[in-house]
Amino acid sequence: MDLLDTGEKFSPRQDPDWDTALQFLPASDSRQLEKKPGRRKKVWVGVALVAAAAAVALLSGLLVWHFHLRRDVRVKKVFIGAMGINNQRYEAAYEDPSSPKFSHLAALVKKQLKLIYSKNSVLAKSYKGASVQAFSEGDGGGDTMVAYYQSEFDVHVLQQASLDEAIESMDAGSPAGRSMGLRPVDALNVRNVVSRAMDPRMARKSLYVKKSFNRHVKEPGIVQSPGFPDSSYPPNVYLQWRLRADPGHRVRLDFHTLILEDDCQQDFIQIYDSLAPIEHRFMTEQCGYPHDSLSFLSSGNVMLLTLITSEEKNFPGFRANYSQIPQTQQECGGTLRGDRGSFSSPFFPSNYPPKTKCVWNIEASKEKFLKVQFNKFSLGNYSSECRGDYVEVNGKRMCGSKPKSTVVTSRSNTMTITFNSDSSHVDQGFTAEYEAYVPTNPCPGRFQCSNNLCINKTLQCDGWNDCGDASDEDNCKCEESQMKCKNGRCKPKFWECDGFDDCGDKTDEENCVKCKAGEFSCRNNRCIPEKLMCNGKDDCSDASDESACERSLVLPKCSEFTFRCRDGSCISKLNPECDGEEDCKDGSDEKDCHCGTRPYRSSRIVGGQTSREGEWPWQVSLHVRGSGHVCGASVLSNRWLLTAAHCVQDNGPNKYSHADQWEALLGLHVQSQTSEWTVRRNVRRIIAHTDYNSFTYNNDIALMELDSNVTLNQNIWPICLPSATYDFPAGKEAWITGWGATIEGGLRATILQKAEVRIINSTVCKRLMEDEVTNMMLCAGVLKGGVDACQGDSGGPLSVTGPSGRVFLAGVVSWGDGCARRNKPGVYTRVTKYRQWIKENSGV
Ligand code: 4AZ
Repeated sequence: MDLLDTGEKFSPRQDPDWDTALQFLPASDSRQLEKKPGRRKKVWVGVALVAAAAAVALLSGLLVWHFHLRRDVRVKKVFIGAMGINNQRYEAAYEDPSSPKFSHLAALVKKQLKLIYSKNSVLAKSYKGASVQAFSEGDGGGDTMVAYYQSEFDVHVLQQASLDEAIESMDAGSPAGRSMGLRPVDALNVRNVVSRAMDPRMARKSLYVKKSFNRHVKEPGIVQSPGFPDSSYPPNVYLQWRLRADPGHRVRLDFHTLILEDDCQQDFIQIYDSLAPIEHRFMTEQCGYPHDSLSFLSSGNVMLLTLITSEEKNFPGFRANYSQIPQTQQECGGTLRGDRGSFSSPFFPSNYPPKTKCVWNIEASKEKFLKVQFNKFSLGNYSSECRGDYVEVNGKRMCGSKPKSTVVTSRSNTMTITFNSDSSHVDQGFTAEYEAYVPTNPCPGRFQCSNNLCINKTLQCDGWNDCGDASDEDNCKCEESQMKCKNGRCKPKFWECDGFDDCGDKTDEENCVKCKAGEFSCRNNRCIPEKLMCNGKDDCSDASDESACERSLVLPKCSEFTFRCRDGSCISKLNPECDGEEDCKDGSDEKDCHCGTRPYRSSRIVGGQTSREGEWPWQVSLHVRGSGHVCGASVLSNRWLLTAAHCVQDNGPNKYSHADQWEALLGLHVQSQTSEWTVRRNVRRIIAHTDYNSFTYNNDIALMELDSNVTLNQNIWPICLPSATYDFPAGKEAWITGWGATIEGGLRATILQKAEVRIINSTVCKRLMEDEVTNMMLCAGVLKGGVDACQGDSGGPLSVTGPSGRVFLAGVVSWGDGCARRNKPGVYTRVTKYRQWIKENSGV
């Protein structure tokens, strides 16, 4: 829904209440302070006189500036505050700033503030006035309320620090605050006041639209940035959404989309556990395209969402769903009985709310000890003594972030675990599993890591760090087929010199270069003196000595490592296509480059994670009529898709080679949930590679022509096709995406999944896959296991980001030995080998 449709009129006008711009000191003009060059005199006396005169002039200038000008330099400082009031009952009328009730109470608050500030000479002298922004129910329920205000001070530049100090001394609970003996004014009974200087980014002078919106969240609804999703958010705005739930409820805010500029100094959102942006109630700040959980809960019945944008680079913005839940829902803690179980921070995987405390008491069988394994541990407000948010296990505190599989043990059958969140900086929290064990045998039939984790014995000395602290790879005796790394690990010998750091200390990649010191190793294995690199001549004879230079070389002779321009000439630069620089004389390396970018961003897979809508706009779901999703594919243009040949082979009565059996869903995110961006098309023609071999899976590639063109949109966009000589080096990061099985032999994903893998050296892959990998195939995966494409991902893309940020199609998901098994990478159709075939058959 558009913001304007929701009744929130958005107009670029200045709100007088929001004129909060800070005045900054005028920067001193350095040119004025520059010493003017003295005239040359023949005699030194003249020089000395001029120098002395200049020094005197400079000194007097400085003195005048200091005593006259600087004496009057004053700055405006704005503080955001909250005042707890004891003897007022909240009413609906307080939500409307134009109501007489609001005005009456606001006047009392201002009077009270004036009285408070009059007790301190610095504050009294510089106080200019206050404005009350909002009221809410107080923490104490019943007859308590909170008033949110901004107070403004005009202070001498040299007294800013004393002003800050004086303001802080007013804080609740501080001795100075208490000793002030706050006195009720017109029956206003003040419980506490807390205020802090405004974040300078909120006081930017360029912010010309300042507006706030009030929302009741009893009925679920949405908040979104202006223009979302049709256009990017406007520049230089400061918007606030004040969200209120019914008393006794929490506000829940779940982001559906959040895409802002990457630099938080420019554009950002903030969430507060309050109705004003007060520092000590700050929950989170987000910018860019975050992947963490974006679901937040308030501690009380209010929440504030702010959006601040800068002049440049505006992005699509956000859409979030709000709702309310009873405070009593999801009470945490309690007694856990039994020898095994699990527990997590409140509302996991959402961010936990501020000001929450949970206590779990675990009671296991007598004579057993207990251990707790944290599978995820991410708490906000880290301090070295863990005074902010923490988990306490048997009296020992843990805070901040901990590696996956952190284990804590207790030498008894009981354990007390406390979770505490303070009033600010929330995070996702933790999940934990506990298990009781016999003290004499903590890891029955398994290997015990130094960090107390238990792992399968077969994982010991296999070259992989399974414990997390690598203790399973210590003191190993390498087998004959293994090499010993300097760090003591054993790795298969054929991984030496494969271009990837398998040891973790790079020892397997040392002494690989056959060339002598001072020589450059060409891709064709020749050695040339290093000084010949980038000299404008092809000294290697494959141009690899000229492939990473500032200037590309036009070569008389082409090779498998050079790029062929449309005019037939070849250039030395590696992967020059669509990199934003014209390298070919005819500019053909930068033609047809409307590809490989994500919406707005100009600027299952096993072991994967849920992707964001629009993150993979070239991903297609191929449905067989009556069976739903069967394979993946990639968008090449508004008419052509690329998939795997094995997806379109007849299988008994299933005539998958017939175009009329298929339906292509483009711009899809969740299976069986189409959106405004989803396009459904019938297939006009399928062109499977004529040399596809169903035994070896060689040439596993097919084109699909849609029955009519699609209009490209933010969720439907082509991926770039690499030229025949494009290089995807071993070790390069790549992404696999699809709705395939999330575990070998398991069910398919509903939401599009993504996982990061790496390109694997072909020689290594051939050895691992028993020589079933041909040169027309490319391997990618995580050799440790756990991350891979799987059934249902076939035909989908293996996406690699090129030098300019554009995404290229390196492979088509083809086959593998099961899914996500250790040392069994996924095998993909090597797209570079089919560039010509694609052109000939589709024209793309
Ligand atoms: C499949 O059956 C399949 N691990 C696709 C990819 C992989 C395995 C199986 C790779 O479609």
